[in-house]
Amino acid sequence: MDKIYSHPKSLRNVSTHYCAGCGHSMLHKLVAQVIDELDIREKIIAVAPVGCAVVAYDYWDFDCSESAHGRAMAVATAIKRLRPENIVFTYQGDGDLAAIGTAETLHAANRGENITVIFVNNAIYGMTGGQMAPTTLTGQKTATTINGRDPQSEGYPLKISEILATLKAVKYVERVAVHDAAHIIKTKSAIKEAFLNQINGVGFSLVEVLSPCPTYWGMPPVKAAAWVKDEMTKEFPLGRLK
Ligand SMILES: Cc1ncc(C[n+]2csc(CCOP(=O)(O)OP(=O)(O)O)c2C)c(N)n1
Ligand code: SF4
Repeated sequence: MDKIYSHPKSLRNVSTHYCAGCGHSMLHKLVAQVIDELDIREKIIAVAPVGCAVVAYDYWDFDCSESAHGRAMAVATAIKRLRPENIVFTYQGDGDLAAIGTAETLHAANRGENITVIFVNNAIYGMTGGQMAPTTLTGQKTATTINGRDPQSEGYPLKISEILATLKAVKYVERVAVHDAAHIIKTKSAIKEAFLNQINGVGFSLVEVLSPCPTYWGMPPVKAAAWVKDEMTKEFPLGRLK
């Protein structure tokens, strides 16, 4: 009988702390599968974020560094420049990448660092209790926007992928989602392309992943997946931006 599935070598066989239906767990697996398929596990150095994925290195079985909140791309820049033979990627939430790390994000992209970025957009701060993120949707209720995000006082959702796609040095930007099987397969292809770009020296590549946070959206997992499809994709359309 043909073997159709096996546990990725790059993923430790342990339970995670992620909530049921959280996108981080699926994404951890996809990243591990891509790294196995490209046979780059011995060359990988991941840069973990601050946020719910702060302990990603407890789940991935390859080299990882931690970074202070928002500084992942600065850390990745240093690692890649010092060790160009390694394959370096950051894994960051929207609070990390689009709020506290705005400056690092913009400048690493603008310099065209040959790194891979996995940007997990769940429209909220998960780890610290569901506060508004820059990507929170207009009208979305969070711990800090209890009547819903109001653009008059909180601004509009920040579209990082659209902004970065305008930069000359940025080579690849794609927005994907993990709310159903077909989109999970597309997400895996985008992650693979982003790693292949780095391997081939193409340059800065970012994959934004729309990802459910059932806990702080206050929804069961199935409803949260539907909310990604029905609401998030209206503000953040899926597809290749560059
Ligand atoms: C400089 C700094 N400010 C604030 C914090 C507190 N903090 C830790 S995680 C987090 C939110 C993370 O949200 P996000 O990046 O969206 O990741 P998620 O937990 O949603 O995956 C914040 C504000 C910190 N650790 N460091
Ligand atoms: S709080 Fe949200 S982002 Fe954090 S593990 Fe739970 S579902 Fe995932």
